[in-house]
Amino acid sequence: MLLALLSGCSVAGVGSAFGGFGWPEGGISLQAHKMYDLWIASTIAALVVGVFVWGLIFWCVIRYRKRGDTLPVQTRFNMPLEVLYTVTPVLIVAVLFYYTAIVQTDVDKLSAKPDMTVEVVAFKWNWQFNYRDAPGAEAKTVASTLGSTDVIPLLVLPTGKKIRFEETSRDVIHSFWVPEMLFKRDVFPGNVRNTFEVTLDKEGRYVGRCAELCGTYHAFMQFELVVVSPAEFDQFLAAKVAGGSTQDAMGAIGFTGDERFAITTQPFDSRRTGQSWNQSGAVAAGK
Ligand SMILES: [Cu+2]
Repeated sequence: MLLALLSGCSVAGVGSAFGGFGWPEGGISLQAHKMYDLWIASTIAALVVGVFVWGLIFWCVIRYRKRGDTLPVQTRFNMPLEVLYTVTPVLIVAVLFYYTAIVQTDVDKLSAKPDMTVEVVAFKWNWQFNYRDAPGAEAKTVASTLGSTDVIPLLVLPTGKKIRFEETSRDVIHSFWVPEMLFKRDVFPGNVRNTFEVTLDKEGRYVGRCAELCGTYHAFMQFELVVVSPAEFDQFLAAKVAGGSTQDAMGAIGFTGDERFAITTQPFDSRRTGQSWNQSGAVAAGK
């Protein structure tokens, strides 16, 4: 049955026929596709085992249903059978473990020389993205995008390049998360620089969030990942290095008007006014 499923159509094909079996479809990186395939293949394997077991259950229920008051033959200690149902699950777990370890190692793999490095700096309550000239804490920042309460920071990146992310936080633990990358990793303060690499393969604009409850304005920590072609990215970076703002640089690669700002999310209204936090007419204590 597994062969029939797999020979007729690819793993991805079966996955999309069943809505990804609950796994988000439409990953935008090579790593995301591998994780997706692992999930679909594991689910198919689980279903094959499940259907087999359900079949056995119903077969027993019907074949050995009560027909009279005489007890059926009582069987015990069937050695081959006991060995079989000990060895089979161990084999299944070993195979699942094997493929999980392969995909996990691949997702965590750092290449000796990534094509580019971006430093992700998290702070209460926003993000800074630094384009670096090399990996490592000693490298220099060649261009930078800093988010503010009014302008969502854009992280512009190219397709087809091995991109090294280096994460650091100014204060508390945050978490860098782009749902379409099917990946998130905590951002720690101090000397810890969490790193990972992805190769993006789908142009587009994707919302990013902080996925670690970091305090009062945690929900304000949105950003947008803008994936463009390598040629457009080079143009974008050149415009930034020349001193343009991120919005100027977005304009330089053909985005116009509001497209130069985030389109997948918008700044929260903090509702802070001159005299109160969020209630008009509120009077400060002691006045
Ligand atoms: Cu945060």
